[in-house]
Amino acid sequence: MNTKHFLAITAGALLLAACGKQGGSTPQASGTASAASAQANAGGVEEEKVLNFYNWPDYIPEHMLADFEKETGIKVNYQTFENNEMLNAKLVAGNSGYDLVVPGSVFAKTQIEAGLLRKLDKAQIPNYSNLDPAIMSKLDKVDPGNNYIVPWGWSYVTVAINKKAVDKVLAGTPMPANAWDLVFNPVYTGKLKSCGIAYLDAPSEILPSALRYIGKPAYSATIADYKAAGEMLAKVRPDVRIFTSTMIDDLASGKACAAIGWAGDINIARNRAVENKSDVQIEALVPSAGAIIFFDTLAIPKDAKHPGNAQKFINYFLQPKVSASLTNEVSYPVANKAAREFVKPEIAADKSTFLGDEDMAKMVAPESFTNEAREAMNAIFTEFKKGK
Ligand code: N2P
Repeated sequence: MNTKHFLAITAGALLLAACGKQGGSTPQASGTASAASAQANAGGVEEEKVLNFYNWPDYIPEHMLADFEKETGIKVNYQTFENNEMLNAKLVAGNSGYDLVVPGSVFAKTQIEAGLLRKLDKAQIPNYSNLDPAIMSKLDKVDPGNNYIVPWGWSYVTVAINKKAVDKVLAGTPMPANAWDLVFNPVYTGKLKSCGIAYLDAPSEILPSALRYIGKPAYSATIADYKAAGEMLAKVRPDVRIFTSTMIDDLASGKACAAIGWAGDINIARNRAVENKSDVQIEALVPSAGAIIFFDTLAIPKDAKHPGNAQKFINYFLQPKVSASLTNEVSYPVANKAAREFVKPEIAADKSTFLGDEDMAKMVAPESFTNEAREAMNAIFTEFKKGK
């Protein structure tokens, strides 16, 4: 298959290296023999066959958990959280009860440094070798030695539109050269508010894009930058109708005509509207001004009761076909190199899922927030939402 659109990293921009087909030596199975028996945890105690998994909404293929349960006999309790802030608060508080969580890499660095995560035992994860070294070397910046986190899905925060509705309310005003104007510039939001503007409901999802829009670094450590972004946001606040981390149906049903969302979710909404044979035509725009790339990662909380089961799940996920199902079913690319040949050709060719080299070069690679920046973002976002 054509792997041109999978990227790796050049000059600070992310870019998956083009790769050929995987040879027969690629580990494929998850070790079913040992999976059937309960695994001893670090203390040598047998784990009960339970896995408490905490993930983002709309972020798992339909059959993945049932298939894992069938193969391993491990019962999965699955819950979802809406943003990195929520997950981080649970990890900081401790005793979350979760064995496997999915922090964004932008939060993982401080979580690792604070001792909130458990070091992986890579010997228990033979399929780890399927991961793309180009991506792992980038994650090495937040997780030196790649000891704590394993990439799940990645995408970017961008602007969604319902094409026909937007054209209608713009009524002849041309689309802006910078797609971010649609959601950050009162000239456009003042028009689009009539068909519904939605924003992701989290400080760390909105502020980096807002910072960049006003010409500041997306992961600025300067608190005054966040204040300036807050001032920009205040001007469009009256025009924003919906705050949500689950906007797929809002977009697909036509309730929102413009949004700041995750490209993967926007593409799910696009497909859903097509399936529903509705008039709604959703697009994930790839802004020429760039957008913020994110990586979500599998990690085991320090105090997890079933770390062995969590590692079994990680190994299960890292089978090429299982990883590919995350891309095929929920439109998020993965970092599993061996999965690439199993990605459906029409998805591999979709430029808003797998960015072309030129688009990728404009994207902002993930970094991390200082604690002070996180506090500033929280305060500013709360004010922003309150103001109307
Ligand atoms: C939600 C998946 C995206 C998570 N559907 C963003 N970090």
